[in-house]
Amino acid sequence: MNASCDQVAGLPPWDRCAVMGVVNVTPDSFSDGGRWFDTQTAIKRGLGLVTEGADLVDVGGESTRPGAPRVDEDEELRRVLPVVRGLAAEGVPISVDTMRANVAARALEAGAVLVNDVSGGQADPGMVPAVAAAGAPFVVMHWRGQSIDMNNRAVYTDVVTEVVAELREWAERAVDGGIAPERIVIDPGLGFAKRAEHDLALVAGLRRLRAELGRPVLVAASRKRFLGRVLADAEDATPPPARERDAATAAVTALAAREGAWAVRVHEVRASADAVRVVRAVRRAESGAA
Ligand code: PMM
Repeated sequence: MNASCDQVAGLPPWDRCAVMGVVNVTPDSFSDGGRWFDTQTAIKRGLGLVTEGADLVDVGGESTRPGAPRVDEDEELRRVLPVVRGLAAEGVPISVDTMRANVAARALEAGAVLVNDVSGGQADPGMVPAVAAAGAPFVVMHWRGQSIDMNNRAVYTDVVTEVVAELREWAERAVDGGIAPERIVIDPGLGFAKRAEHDLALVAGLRRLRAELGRPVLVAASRKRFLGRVLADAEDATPPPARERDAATAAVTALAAREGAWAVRVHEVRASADAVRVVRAVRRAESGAA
């Protein structure tokens, strides 16, 4: 595998795995819902994440935790746009986390530089055309349907093979719809229609994902249930709460960076920003460039 860093057309060329900090402008997100719910607090949080080392800030206005109901589009726009505008005015590279074409288009107009769609373009038929028209980079994440019933779809014979095949199909659809291949990022969608063993198999399979799909990979393990499962000592033990999974998240960041991930998406930035720098230094030592 090529050990040099993947790049995405339209985004800065980082010389290591990039760190995407998360600002969820939602009352109910999985691990930080309600904390950054008003515009000024959310903007401050985004700027704080940049100070801690985030290369990009991912702004989302709709929770995708398992079982979450959808928010309506006006409410999503009301949550997201002022935060995108405020952070863009400060020069922060922003990705918008949305399944809606109109939210993506409006956020791009407001200064976002990347569209992060957890449905991989499947939820809204207008998404691919909107991203193509704007010439923006696009994250195609693996999912199997809306959060409300996704856990029922966590059935795989060989999760890595199936996720690769499904992502390949959606990435091809995005290209057929006019998004340039060099603007497409893929993401295994940890926790989306997946049980802990599926998530772990996908983390173990990152190298394969990257090699077989030939696109930069985004890994979003931050605080997810599978980490809670890993940290619980026994099968029936209670997992630690989401906010106590940041050290485990940074461990996944190091593994992902080592496997050549393009970026990680995390709630707590500092530890992951350190981890990607350690991996870069080790790589340089390996290649004799240190
Ligand atoms: N996970 C969440 C939200 N957005 N985007 C991408 N690309 N990949 C993910 O795995 C992903 C995402 C859910 O996490 P949160 O609600 O804890 O932020």
